[in-house]
Amino acid sequence: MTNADFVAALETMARYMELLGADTFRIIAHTKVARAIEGMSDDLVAVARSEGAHKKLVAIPGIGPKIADKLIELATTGKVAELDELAAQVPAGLIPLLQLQGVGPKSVHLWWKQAGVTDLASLKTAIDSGALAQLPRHSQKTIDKLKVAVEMLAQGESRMRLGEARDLADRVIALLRKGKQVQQIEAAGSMRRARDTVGDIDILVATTDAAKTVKAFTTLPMVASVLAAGETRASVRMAKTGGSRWEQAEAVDDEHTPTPTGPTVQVDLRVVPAEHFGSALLYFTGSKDHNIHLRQRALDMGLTVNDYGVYTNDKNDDTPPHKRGAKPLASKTEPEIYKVLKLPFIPPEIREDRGEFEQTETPRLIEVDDIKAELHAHTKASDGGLTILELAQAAKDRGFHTIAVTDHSQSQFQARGLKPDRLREHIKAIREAQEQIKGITLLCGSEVDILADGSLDYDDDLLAELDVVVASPHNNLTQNAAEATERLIKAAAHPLVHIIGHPTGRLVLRRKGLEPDMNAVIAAAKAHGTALEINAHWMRLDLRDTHVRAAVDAGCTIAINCDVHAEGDFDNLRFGVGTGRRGWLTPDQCVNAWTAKKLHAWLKKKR
Ligand code: DGT
Ligand code: CA
Ligand code: CA
Ligand code: ZN
Repeated sequence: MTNADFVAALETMARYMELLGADTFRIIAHTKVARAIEGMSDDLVAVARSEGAHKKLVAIPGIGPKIADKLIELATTGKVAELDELAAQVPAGLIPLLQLQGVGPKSVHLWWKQAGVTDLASLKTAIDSGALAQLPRHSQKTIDKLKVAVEMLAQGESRMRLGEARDLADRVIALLRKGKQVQQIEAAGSMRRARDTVGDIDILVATTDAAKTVKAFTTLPMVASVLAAGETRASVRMAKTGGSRWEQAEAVDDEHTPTPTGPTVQVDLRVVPAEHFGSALLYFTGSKDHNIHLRQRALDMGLTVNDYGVYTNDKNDDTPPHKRGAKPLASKTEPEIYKVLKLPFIPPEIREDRGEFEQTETPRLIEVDDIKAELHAHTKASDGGLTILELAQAAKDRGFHTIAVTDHSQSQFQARGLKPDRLREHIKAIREAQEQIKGITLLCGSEVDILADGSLDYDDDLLAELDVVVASPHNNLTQNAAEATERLIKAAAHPLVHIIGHPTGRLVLRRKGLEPDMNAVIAAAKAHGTALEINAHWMRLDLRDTHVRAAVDAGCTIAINCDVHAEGDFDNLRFGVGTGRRGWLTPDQCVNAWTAKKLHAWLKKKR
């Protein structure tokens, strides 16, 4: 048990109380303590188990005698009776409804008490029957938004965001690698293709001892249940990771907090002999459409391709070739297989049967190592966690030649957006910081809000003082398509704007965001030399892959930015780059991959 268990228990209690319509004061008492514990580095569990625990706990600001009792009960017995009592009074199906975009516990309470809603299915019924429309504060507009949120939640239950899935897969792979019998191991499926969401996680392993590897897999600590376990394959469900810093930050905006319930994700393991690893990896990476096209191509050449390799067809024997003891023409590595099929190596991210078979050579897609500049980063001046110098040092440590400091503009008051006078001071502070660090260029910038009508959140005079301007939509993300198109075109055409940040404002499996005529936005960006951003955070991945492809085809420049708020955010680059690769992005079209000279010249052209 850790402090995090305390936080989870207090938050869960608060959620239940909210759903039951309890006294606001009591609810806030619990969430406040949860927030306070989150920020503590001392081991409170040890304190709660020590002698004189009650006295020590109430000495901590915010912790009252009643909550102290609950923490001691949890630390010493592993549960809290009150929590169980609360849980017994609330239908379990209401808890997931708290994850609906823009929905708070007060609404859920109302649906439950006045419209008999107890889970997602009965909520859908209540929407369709018009029962919800009878409730106070439930206009048609509110209900239309709710319908979209319900759709997103239903999707979210069946799929998982790439960043969260990748984190889980990486931990699984690291644990399995410890087994000496493991020769090769890799995530396949949609995860390897870097799709923004994955349905399930597919892991492929070559090993000298299949039984041992399957056993190691099914007994991993994160396994919640074993669905199937055979000699060379197993399927399990694992706890999804959640409650990230992002979700907590989001929760404040959305007036709801995430629930520490336990959703799970399916993880499939397949064990293959090392000599067939390449063909198995190719098969299980997919996509299904790519595989079908590949198989047809093989047939046309008188060959068969399957997860064992590529084989010459035998006209007189239609038993699968690996079963009749045939020797494959290739099977060990993917490039060998593509070669036999007279194709250049096709990178996993573009295996979608969207033109990759027409390539005559492997396209040189963008790679993480190509990225040499971060052009969208926040510091303590707005909602970031780093000082200017810490940010600059972190970027330098990654081998970057340029880092742009782009804190929020004045409309983002909840993110401590900068009023013009504070921005002017901040510019000075950035110039001063530059004096103190060598080997990296610091740019003064802003992530300026694109307001609903497409105007910007600072005057042109002030924007002109900045080295780089990232213009992003944050509010009014439900406006209609025509308004959204006009808004983004206006920003892209603004002579002082370099980059449109997270152009649609969508959040993966959470919020649809703007739905502009993307081709029109791309055309405007191209015409005015404005780059469109791929925001690399796995919660955003905005532009999405299909938009990137359209932008790349139109000759538009792309930025891949980590939207840094904390040092670890630089690690999200792999997801932004993955999305770029899915859009066939090459380094010459990505501003972050340009040399300092070329990048700085482009920025100056707009000054
Ligand atoms: P997901 O899990 O929904 O995000 O998508 P994938 O692509 O990971 O799909 P999944 O997990 O069902 O299967 C992994 C790969 O295995 C898939 O990309 C291609 C291959 N595969 C699975 N089923 C079939 C099939 O029926 N035919 C062919 N050709 N390939 C398949
Ligand atoms: Ca999969
Ligand atoms: Ca699968
Ligand atoms: Zn932003």
